[in-house]
Amino acid sequence: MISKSNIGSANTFGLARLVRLVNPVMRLGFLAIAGFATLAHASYDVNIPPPATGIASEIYDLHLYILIICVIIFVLVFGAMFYSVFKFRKSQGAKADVNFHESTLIEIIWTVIPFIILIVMAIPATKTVLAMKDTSNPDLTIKVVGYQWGWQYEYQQDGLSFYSSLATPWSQVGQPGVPASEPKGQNYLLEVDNPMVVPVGKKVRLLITSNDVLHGWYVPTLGVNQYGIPGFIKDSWFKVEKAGTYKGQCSQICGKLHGYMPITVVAKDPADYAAWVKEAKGKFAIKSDASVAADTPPKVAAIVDEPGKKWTLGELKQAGESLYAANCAACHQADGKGNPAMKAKALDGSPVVIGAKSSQIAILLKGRPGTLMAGFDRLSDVELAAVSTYARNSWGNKTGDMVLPADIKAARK
Ligand code: HEC
Ligand SMILES: [Cu+2]
Repeated sequence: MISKSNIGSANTFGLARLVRLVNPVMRLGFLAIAGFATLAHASYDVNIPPPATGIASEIYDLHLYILIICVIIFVLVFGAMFYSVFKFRKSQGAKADVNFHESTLIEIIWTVIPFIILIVMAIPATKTVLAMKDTSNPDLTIKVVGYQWGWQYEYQQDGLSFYSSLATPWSQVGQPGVPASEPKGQNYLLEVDNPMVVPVGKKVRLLITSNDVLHGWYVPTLGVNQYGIPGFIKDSWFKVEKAGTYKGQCSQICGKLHGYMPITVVAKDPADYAAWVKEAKGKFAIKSDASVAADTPPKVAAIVDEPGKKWTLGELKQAGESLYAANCAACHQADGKGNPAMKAKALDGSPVVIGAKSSQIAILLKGRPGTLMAGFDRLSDVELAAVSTYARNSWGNKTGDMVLPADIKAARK
């Protein structure tokens, strides 16, 4: 019921119909204005992207509706101005002798007309804004956390949690002083490793927040653009009408790699979505679900600390291996040899890794400012202990000792 009124509210004004009628004309106008851009890129679309949700299409209609009003005002005002300039020009003997200073009638007219115009624009806009804010009765709730630089999605009902990070290889991007060694792909800087997957036709509520600085979860075709604010939870929602892939980006300047935290939403038909959830539980389950875990072993072994637990080197190293593969290998490589293209130093033989435990812990918690090495303080104490232990005892590194969760805990203070 709610979603129906949400999707239909622009129609109640007959707005959508008006907009669709004028749309082709407007498009021509756009093309004329943007002639140069159009010539330069034959496929360059000057309009906002085609909407994929009810809210996005209301936004689209409002955009055109208000643009049409602006164009009408523009034509009337400039038409009157140029007409007067031409008709009453000095060479035709026109004299500026009409005095309407302090005319109450004119003052009322030029107050009332803009007032009416504003009302005519504000009513449908307010309706849409209210519909955008109506997050009641969702079918599905996903918590979205922004990080420098990536997203975490937590599916409240399905008990899934995973990170979604840039998947475009650095070899396409290049680094200062290191030119890109591969040509840029079609979805350059818009590719992620793990997209947000949602069912078609279901109301998805997002609870959006941030772990560090302001981020913005922005997917234009879904009509969602919401700040992620540390310490606050904001909500928003969307309901995708058609299966497909929808792309967006962080919309707040959030630091050095702001342009490297894209968003991908994949909408699947409910049956495909259910299949995805089943598969995802094997990789991303927050709590292990025995029935699912039986046939799909988890990729990143969940490791949890218990008070008084005596860890062994083998246990920590084993858990560290999958954590390393998931969090570090993209830059430092599975063999620990690093990657010169990203200036990611070798961990194999690195004095920071095999020297005092505290030196590696410090860089893991804080990162190294000014390099691609970001802090990993979002990982738990035991996860960081495991990955540190793994790095100290893999490849040529053989310290034979382990980093304990308590060491990480102490270093966090
Ligand atoms: C996005 C790429 C990237 C990821 C992911 C990454 N690192 Fe790094 N790391 C770097 C870069 C670049 C440096 C070099 C920084 C510098 O120039 O001082 C570095 C440096 C280090 C160093 C210091 C090495 C030395 O000899 O100075 C350690 C230790 C380290 N990383 C461990 C890790 C671990 C453990 C992980 C996973 C939890 C990880 N890194 C994930 C890019 C990355
Ligand atoms: Cu951001």
